[in-house]
This record gives sequence, C-alpha cells and structure tokens, in this order.
Amino acid sequence: MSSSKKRGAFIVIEGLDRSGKSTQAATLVERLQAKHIAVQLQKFPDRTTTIGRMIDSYLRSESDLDDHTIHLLFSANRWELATSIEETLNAGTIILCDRYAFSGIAFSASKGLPFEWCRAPDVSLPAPDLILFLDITPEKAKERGGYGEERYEKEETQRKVRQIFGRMAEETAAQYEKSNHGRWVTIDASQSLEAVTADIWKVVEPFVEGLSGPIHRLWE
Ligand code: NYM
Ligand code: MG
Repeated sequence: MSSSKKRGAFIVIEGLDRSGKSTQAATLVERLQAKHIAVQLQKFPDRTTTIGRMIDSYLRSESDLDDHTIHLLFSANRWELATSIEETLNAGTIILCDRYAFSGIAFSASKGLPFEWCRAPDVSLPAPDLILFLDITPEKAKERGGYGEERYEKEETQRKVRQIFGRMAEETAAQYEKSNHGRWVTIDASQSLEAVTADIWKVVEPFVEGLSGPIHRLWE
C-alpha cells in the first residue's frame, strides 16, 4: 500500500422518520457499487449488538428506560462501532451512515434533556466529512403512508426534532466556516424520489475519490 493511499469519506444521512433516508442510502450504495467504489452501509441504531437489542426493545415499547439511560445507550451503540468505522475508512472504503449523533441529540433533546448534556457523550467519535440532512415537514412525512408504531413516530415529536436539527444545521455550518471539515448540506426531501437522488449525488460525487486528510473527531 502506498503512503499516498486515500481514506474513504465518512458520509452521514440524517432526517426525520419517513424522510426517505433508508431508501436514499440504499440507492446511493447501489450507485457507488455499480461504479466499483468500495462502500459500507452502517445504520444507527445498530440493533444487532447487545446494546442494540436493548435499544430495539425500548423503541418498540417492550421496555421502559429513563431518558438519560436510553440516550447513553444510543451513544454507546456508536462507540462500540467507532473503531471498526475508523478501520473501514482507513482501508479506503466509504462509510454511508443512516443516522448518527445528530439524531441522538435531536430525539433526546426533544424530550427536554439539555442540548449540551445530550451532545457530551458523542464528543470525539469519528466525525463525518459530510452530513446530508433530508429535510421534510412532519406533515409531508406523515402523508407518506403515516408514521409507524415506534416511539417518537408522532407529528408533535417530529416537529420538535426538526427544530433541533435546524439548530444543528446552523451550528455545523458555522463550525465548517472555521475548520473547513464536516460539511452539512440540507436537501429538500419533499421533492420526488428522483430529484432527491439527483441532489444527493451532486453533493456526494466530489467525495467518492477518497480523502487525504485524517479522520476528524466530532465536536473537537
Ligand atoms: N434515535 C436514533 C434516537 O433517538 N437516538 C439516536 O441516537 C438514534 C441513532 O431511533 N425514531 C431514534 C430515531 C428513530 C429511532 O431509528 C429508530 P430508525 O432509523 O427509524 O430505525
Ligand atoms: Mg424510524
């Protein structure tokens, strides 16, 4: 391996429930694979681990947990995969991540936990190079066949969550101005599937060749 070998880009997709994240993530993975670009899809919560199974049970209301406890479990679920994410990126593979720490803050803070308290456990995680925020109003999202049965899948919750995402969009943009890494792009997710796919590709394309700099640490 030559020392000039590039690492893979760390790309996160965020948004409300039913914003089309998982569909768009799958489409993007297919597109990259068709171009023989190495990519790995990672989803948070990752419900397959021991911690992930606790989260799954909470989301399906099969168990109750204190708000702080579940918040820390979501964060721990990211930390337990952090090393593997870094190794994958350093091996030159793109990671496309369906939700990350931004969802962690948005959903917990929507319940009234302090924003800074919510942010703290995720500080120093591998930082995304690009955050795609699929923006949609809760009303529009609901029209898409309605919300499911899980916790948080209610219009009122989603409205609060969207406000907090809006705050993070501003803060991340301000930080990007200073540091020139960790770009947040808001995509209009109320458009047709094809239009959203096209908007995402425009933003992602410059990242697919890989990056030369180090993996950054979130909010450091
Ligand atoms: N969620 C997701 C959180 O509350 N905190 C987190 O850190 C993450 C990653 O889990 N409503 C919430 C957002 C979703 C729910 O995610 C399950 P999905 O993508 O619908 O499986
Ligand atoms: Mg969901």
